[in-house]
Amino acid sequence: MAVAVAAAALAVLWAGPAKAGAATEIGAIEEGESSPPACDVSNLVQASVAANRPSYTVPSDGVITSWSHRGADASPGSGRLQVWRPAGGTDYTLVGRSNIQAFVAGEINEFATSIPVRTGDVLGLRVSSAGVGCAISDQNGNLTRHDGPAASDATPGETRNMFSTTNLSRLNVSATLDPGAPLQFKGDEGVSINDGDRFTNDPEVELHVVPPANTTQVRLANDGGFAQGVTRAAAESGRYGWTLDSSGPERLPKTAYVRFGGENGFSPLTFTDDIILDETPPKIVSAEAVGSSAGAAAIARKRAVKIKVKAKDKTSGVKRMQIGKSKRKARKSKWKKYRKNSKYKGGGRKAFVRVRDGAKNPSKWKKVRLR
Ligand SMILES: [Ca+2]
Ligand SMILES: [Ca+2]
Repeated sequence: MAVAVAAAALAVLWAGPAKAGAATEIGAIEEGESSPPACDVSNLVQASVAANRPSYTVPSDGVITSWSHRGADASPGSGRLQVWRPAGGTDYTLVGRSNIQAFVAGEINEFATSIPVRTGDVLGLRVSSAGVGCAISDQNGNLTRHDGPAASDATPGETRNMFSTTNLSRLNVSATLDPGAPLQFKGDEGVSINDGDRFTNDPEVELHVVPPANTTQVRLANDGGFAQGVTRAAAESGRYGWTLDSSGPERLPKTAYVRFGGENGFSPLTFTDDIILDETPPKIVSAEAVGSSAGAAAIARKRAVKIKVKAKDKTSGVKRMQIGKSKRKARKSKWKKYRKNSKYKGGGRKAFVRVRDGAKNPSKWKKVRLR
């Protein structure tokens, strides 16, 4: 359950990058000399604050990287940061939480954590033992909600009805929101079209992308200026279906362009690969039996007959050929390497031959008279 929720939270984070920027502080801690007022064991959320108070609401998507609490002077107790997502009315869903920490009395306690959050999420506090100084003495228009005394520790994904209000004002908890982890390039990032094939006969291709660490989105385009590009959520497989630009001269390679994005936006680095798109089949100019080997006696004994096949293809070149007694038989045979002169010993009075180019476009069949 916890794993599924963490994945869902990340997926949400990937849906839109936060604007680049510096870390933000949310919430507040009691910094005075007096010990903060204490709460019962419970789950708490800062439902609202007065207009002139620091906000406990996450202002942009990102990651909470640390949190703080001022320990009560006498028995500081233990607890954890909670992050709640409003779920309508007084319902809140727990979307993240820190580890449980023991607080040091009379000090500002700061802890590292890593909780992906979304705009609109709200800070909360789990009080896991009596004595935790949960609140700041500030009763002016603030509203803290909780799910009742002795409530169990909420787990991520759980929705709790925070039905109960407290007159203890604001929670004694603050957090540092980082707009997100930066992209980390190692040097092996890139893209290849159809796993590195030189030619294709189909503009529908597959891009295999190796992204930098922390990539959340990729931008794909047929144009280096990323005009008419598309942005897709990063796929775990690194594979994306893509349509090459099929207009323009065939002999020019078709290029795909890729950029990587993270929580701080897109890197300006562009990665490319190209492939030759050849949608035109080769042509057989002539195909004939040649030399003295051709003849009735040779054919009857299934002796080898020399066949000469002239074919041309201007984009990817003639690469393979098939030959057989009938089109059906030839079609089932292996594609042999194309040679202008080859030997055929299938017998019969005629044979059928075809060739294909480097992009696997087959030519039309050509009948060869064996005489
Ligand atoms: Ca390539
Ligand atoms: Ca061709």
